[in-house]
Amino acid sequence: MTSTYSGYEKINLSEGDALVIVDLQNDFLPGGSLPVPGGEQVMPALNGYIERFARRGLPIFATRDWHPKNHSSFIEQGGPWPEHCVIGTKGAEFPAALHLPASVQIISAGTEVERDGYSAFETPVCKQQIDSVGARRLFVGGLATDYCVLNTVRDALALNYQVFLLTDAVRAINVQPQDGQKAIDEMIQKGAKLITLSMIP
Ligand code: VGL
Ligand code: ZN
Repeated sequence: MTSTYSGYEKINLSEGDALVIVDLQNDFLPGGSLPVPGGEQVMPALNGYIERFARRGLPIFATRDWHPKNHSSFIEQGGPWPEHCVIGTKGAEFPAALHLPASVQIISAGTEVERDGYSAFETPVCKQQIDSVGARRLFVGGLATDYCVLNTVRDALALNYQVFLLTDAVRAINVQPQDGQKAIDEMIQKGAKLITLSMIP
């Protein structure tokens, strides 16, 4: 697809840019209750993006799936997923291997029993927090490509933010084998640009 930037093209980060790390939580990693295949592989790239944003004093947001114990998406409640990211549990925490700065702004989603909360923008506070720092370009990576990343990017594009998808920092659940690729195709089609860490000096 043509919206992948060529390898030698560079992105200059500046005021108005923000990093958005989606749901990088223990339960989505190996040993967690809903591990995303290869989820741990995004950590080095994400730490690289964190370093580049922090160095320039640019805002870093971390969303988290933050479910009550009786959330409707859990198998026990008739939903599709094993229990995951329950408020206050180890599985809902960010892994120590993710080097979040003290200044990170956390956005919790999926807190309502009856709503999936796949998009961080389902909680109005998300847009408020992003707008309060004046961010217009969102650099989005994390887990999972085919759920929370896709839905967050969809909403961000619909709200007219410019979105860069960090292709080296996302992984899919792939309930169906092509779900991750389909999600990426949709994000591109809706206007997201694909980038990798090497494009940010
Ligand atoms: C997610 C499945 C269930 C995600 C959250 O963060 O992508 N996926 N809950
Ligand atoms: Zn969830």
